[in-house]
Amino acid sequence: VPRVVTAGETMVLVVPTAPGRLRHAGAVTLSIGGAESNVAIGLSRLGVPAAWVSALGEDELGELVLHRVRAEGVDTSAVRRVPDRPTGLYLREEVAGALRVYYYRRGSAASTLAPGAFDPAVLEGAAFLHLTGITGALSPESAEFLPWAARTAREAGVRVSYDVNYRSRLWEPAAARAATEALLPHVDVLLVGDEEARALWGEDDETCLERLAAAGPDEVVLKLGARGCAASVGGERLTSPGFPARQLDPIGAGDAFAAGYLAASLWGLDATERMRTANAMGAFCVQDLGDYEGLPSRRELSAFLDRTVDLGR
Ligand code: KDG
Repeated sequence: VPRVVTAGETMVLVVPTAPGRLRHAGAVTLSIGGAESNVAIGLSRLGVPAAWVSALGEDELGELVLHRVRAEGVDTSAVRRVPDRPTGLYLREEVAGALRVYYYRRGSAASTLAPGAFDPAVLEGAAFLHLTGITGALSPESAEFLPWAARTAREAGVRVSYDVNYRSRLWEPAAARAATEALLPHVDVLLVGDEEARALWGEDDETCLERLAAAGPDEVVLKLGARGCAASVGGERLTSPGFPARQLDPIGAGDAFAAGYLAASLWGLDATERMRTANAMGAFCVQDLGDYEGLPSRRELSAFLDRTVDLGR
């Protein structure tokens, strides 16, 4: 199987061991959070070779991130260490059932990702370069990194997959919309959630799918949460229902979805099966705490998919 390269920021994630305001947290756990490394980890667990490209500080938090990502079998050899810049950090709290995040990432090592940030040789033998809209919001140079990376991939014959990943804590909808639209001509596979489609384009349905597909990507997948997903693939309209799942922690579901979709592409599955695999990965993710901790091996994923089919008969 060819490999997938992902590029973007990963932070150290601080999570209180019990719900409630952060100010009262007695104990916390340290994990990592980063959409692009989540995708790489998801792929690696499924047996798809994955590399993650980024920049980390020369600090202990950078070591923590590297250790966790490497432990998942992801190739981190193209990750740079940046002196005098910290590794990003973020904290979560859950108050009255609502999840909030606090970012400490301005001026982080990864916000120095800029055109030329990686050696194009890292793309050799890759089928996809996976990027997300978060990177566009980090700094002016990381906003330029995205089109550079996408063009570099295309020139190397590598397909570009892009997850809109709108983060309202980082920028305004209009800026995110403009950045996304500027990138679309360089994107092959576009992933977008219904909530962010509403935030950016005021639409979350077929009109939105058609409009985005017309802007460039051959495949546009609209994630509908528990309802599954809809897609426009090569001009064809498709839908795939979601799997019943008891939701414990929704964070990371979109990344799991992306990993499932890309893995299924590499396995040569058709569009409907790619969507089904992606939905199953999303379901796995939400049933567990953490961004990626609950993600399955390929064998577990197959068992889940087969069992569902059996139950339906
Ligand atoms: O998709 C999950 C990510 O949102 C989380 O891990 C943190 O990458 C992150 C971000 O910038 O919000």
